[in-house]
Amino acid sequence: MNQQNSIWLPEAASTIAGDVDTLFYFILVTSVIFFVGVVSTMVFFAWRFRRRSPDDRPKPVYENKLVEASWIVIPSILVAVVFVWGFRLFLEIGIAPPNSYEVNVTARKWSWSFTYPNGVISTDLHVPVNRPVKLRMSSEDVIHSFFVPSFRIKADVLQGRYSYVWFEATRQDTFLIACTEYCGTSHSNMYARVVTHSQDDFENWLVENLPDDSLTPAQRGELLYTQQGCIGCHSLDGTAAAGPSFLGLAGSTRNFTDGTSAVADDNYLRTSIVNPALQIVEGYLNVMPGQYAVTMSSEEIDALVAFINEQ
Ligand code: HEC
Ligand SMILES: [Cu+2]
Repeated sequence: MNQQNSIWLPEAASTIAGDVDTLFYFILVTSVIFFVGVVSTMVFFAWRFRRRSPDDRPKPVYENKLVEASWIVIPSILVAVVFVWGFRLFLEIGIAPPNSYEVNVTARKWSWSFTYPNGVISTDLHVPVNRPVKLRMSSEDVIHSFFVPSFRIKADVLQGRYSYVWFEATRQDTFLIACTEYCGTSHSNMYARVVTHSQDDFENWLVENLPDDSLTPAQRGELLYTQQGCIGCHSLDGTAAAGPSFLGLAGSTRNFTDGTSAVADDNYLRTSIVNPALQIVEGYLNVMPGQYAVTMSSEEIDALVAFINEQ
């Protein structure tokens, strides 16, 4: 792991890292200036107004409007600046560019696995350099958090829904991935690596690591659709059975019996599978079995979502 680390931070290796570091140093420098200013004034006052004789008593203190106003206004402005700056960066890290390469991430006690669009599954994350990569992340059990210090990105990984983070690596190297949400006994060993390749090397890696019998997530989802019995209630050709057809479902607007509605994005599809009773589609009954969250792994649910997305 060839990283030149500064005393503060590991060497930056993503397009967003520079902006995160600028904000970090702005906060650090302002804090140091305030710390030195406050502590030195305090020390000076303690010495300047020390008691000189046993019957020395302090003189009464009267407020100074200028001093009072300035220590309200200046910190408020600083805090507002840090908020707006930080929030804009937060949004930037959360919203991936539309042409991103997508990888599914599964976190569990206590390891990571990465599933690529062609069906390869790996325990370290392999990605092309200089290309935005979007991670669609979920957990099999408790809350984990995906952190790549060199990329300055971090996002919680939750059970039962997807969270997203993206990055564009700027160097070919190997970087550390850490879990930064305390998740039990071996939390502190929950490391993996990001390996960044040139586009050609990456494509070779994808082909070389494809097992002979491997399926793409969508193909695996198609098998599960039959094996798990979804086929009994959901058609693929638009005909309504006990449940709505999967044809054209992804991306459409769904209306529910309680009068609300939602767009069928990845998170909606996942929730519909793991918690079917939460929102009942208009015109249907609450008869979908509720055990899939327990009987299927997070990767199997990913596969079903990929399959439904293709109908
Ligand atoms: C016993 C019948 C039944 C089975 C089996 C079943 N479902 Fe359902 N499903 C339903 C019904 C009824 C609804 C609509 C009511 C609701 O929203 O719960 C539904 C809703 C859904 C929705 C939301 C559909 C929409 O139009 O918004 C998805 C996604 C879904 N099911 C996926 C699955 C998957 C994946 C499986 C298999 C792992 C499965 N279902 C198995 C009956 C079933
Ligand atoms: Cu963890």
